[in-house]
Amino acid sequence: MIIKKAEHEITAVRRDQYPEGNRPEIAFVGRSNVGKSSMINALCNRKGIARVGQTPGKTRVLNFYTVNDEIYLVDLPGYGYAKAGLEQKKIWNRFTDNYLNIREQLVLIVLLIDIRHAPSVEDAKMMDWLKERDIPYAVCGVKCDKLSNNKAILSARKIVSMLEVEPDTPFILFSATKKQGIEELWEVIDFYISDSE
Ligand SMILES: Nc1nc2c(ncn2[C@@H]2O[C@H](COP(=O)(O)OP(=O)(O)O)[C@@H](O)[C@H]2O)c(=O)[nH]1
Ligand SMILES: [Mg+2]
Repeated sequence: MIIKKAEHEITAVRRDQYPEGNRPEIAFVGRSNVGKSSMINALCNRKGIARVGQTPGKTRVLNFYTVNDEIYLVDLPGYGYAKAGLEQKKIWNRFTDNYLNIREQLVLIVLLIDIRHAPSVEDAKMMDWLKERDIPYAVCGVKCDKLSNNKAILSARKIVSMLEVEPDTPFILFSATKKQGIEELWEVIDFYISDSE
């Protein structure tokens, strides 16, 4: 994908605030601080369209970014923020469930897992949820610049086995800092966009 244009379009909490039209959408999920906003910036080759390092657990909204006026990248609220109370967690579930369950334009979900850590209970729950649906998904082992190449590969294997990632699922080692995995992820995204046409 050649990025001619990328910008933040809409912040939404309710369904009636989602963008109109039928552009394909790619959603990014993962725990708070895992690097979703950084990934969107890296994919768009822009530094600041998605705000990085926002106070974890504070933003409970969906952010829609347009690319080339053709698709939307959707930044979902991060889960697993330790200090989030039960009420906040419920709100997270409502926002994300609403979106993930009803959105017909959704062609791909990208699950981000920090390559340095074992997947959390919430990561595993997200994974189970993904396996139960028909929506294609990809897994990214992110912040791989923090490990040596060998360690990153070993850790990726561990994550795949712990989460029981299904065999044909794309798994991409990604670093927003080192700009690694960007083309690979675009290839996966492009495939599912054209598959939806
Ligand atoms: N080393 C490294 N740090 C990253 C990477 N991606 C994000 N971060 C850092 O992780 C923190 C959270 O990133 P952010 O994109 O805001 O995560 P989000 O909460 O999932 O949107 C920030 O301090 C980022 O600078 C990466 O690829 N490598
Ligand atoms: Mg973010």
